Amino acid sequence: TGISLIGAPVDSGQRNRGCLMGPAAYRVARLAESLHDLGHQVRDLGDLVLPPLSGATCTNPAVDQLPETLGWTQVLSDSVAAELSAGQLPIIMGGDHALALGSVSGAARHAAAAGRPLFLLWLDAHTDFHTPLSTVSGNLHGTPVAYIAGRQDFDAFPPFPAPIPGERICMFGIRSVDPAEHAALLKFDIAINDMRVLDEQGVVAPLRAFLDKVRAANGMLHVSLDVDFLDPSIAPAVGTTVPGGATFREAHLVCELLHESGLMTSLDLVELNPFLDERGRTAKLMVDLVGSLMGRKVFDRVTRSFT
Ligand code: DIR
Ligand code: MN
Ligand code: MN
Ligand code: MN
Repeated sequence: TGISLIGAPVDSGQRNRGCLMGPAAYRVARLAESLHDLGHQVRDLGDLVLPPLSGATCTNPAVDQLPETLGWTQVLSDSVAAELSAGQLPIIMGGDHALALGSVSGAARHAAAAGRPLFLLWLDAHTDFHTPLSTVSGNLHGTPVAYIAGRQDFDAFPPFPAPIPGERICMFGIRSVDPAEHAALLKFDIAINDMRVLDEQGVVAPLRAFLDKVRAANGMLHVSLDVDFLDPSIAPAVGTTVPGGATFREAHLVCELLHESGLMTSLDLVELNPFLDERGRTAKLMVDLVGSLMGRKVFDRVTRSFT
């Protein structure tokens, strides 16, 4: 499978300016070259462009930059659906997490047309389970999982194509949940692997359980990697750091297990804010993690079965 890099300079999902520089930072950190060196065919499609804005408004006056986020949702959905239909593995270089409203819409449209179930792995400190009506911050990057799971109250957004049932959604790294998100999540059967679970069980058992479900269903798998999944001590370049995140070793292990599963069909890299970085170290770490996701390993063992 060829890899399509899609630049998504989305900065409308939150109020810390800078995520729009994310795609440029991934290019400077040589994401395409590192994937090429691993033996992949890579095409960089350049950056998506925001279409003309609608005059959409939200009944919740706190909501910020709704027309921008609606526009990005549309172009991302079309781009991801088109790349998947062409047999490519799209990697979206964000951009804040609002871009997942569109990238997962595109993956869902494609999966529905292909007659395969879509699964979602959400690597994040946050559950991103607000609706535009429940959000307190008004930052729409806190809403994609609720949209994808088919929560109502999405106001001006088009209905999500083929919502993903909670049983097909798995979260890893959770350590910040707002009260309205918490209440709503109790009604969904989403696997919420918060840091407590990872401390007690490690990453292998919960991830293997989820990947086994994907494989058994011949599913497609969209992975959404928020920089704040990682501990701020190794990944400082994000506007919403939360202490106690995934370590370097845990994060690489997640990526290696995903690679060995062979199941991932699309990937978001989100919330990198290069303006907050220390000489590009967070961008470089993200490129390194994508390397593990796409096949880099320390040593090639003849047989290594995680099933
Ligand atoms: C918080 C923070 N739950 C909010 N959310 C996110 O603003 O709704 N930060 N996603 O990255
Ligand atoms: Mn930003
Ligand atoms: Mn997020
Ligand atoms: Mn987050």
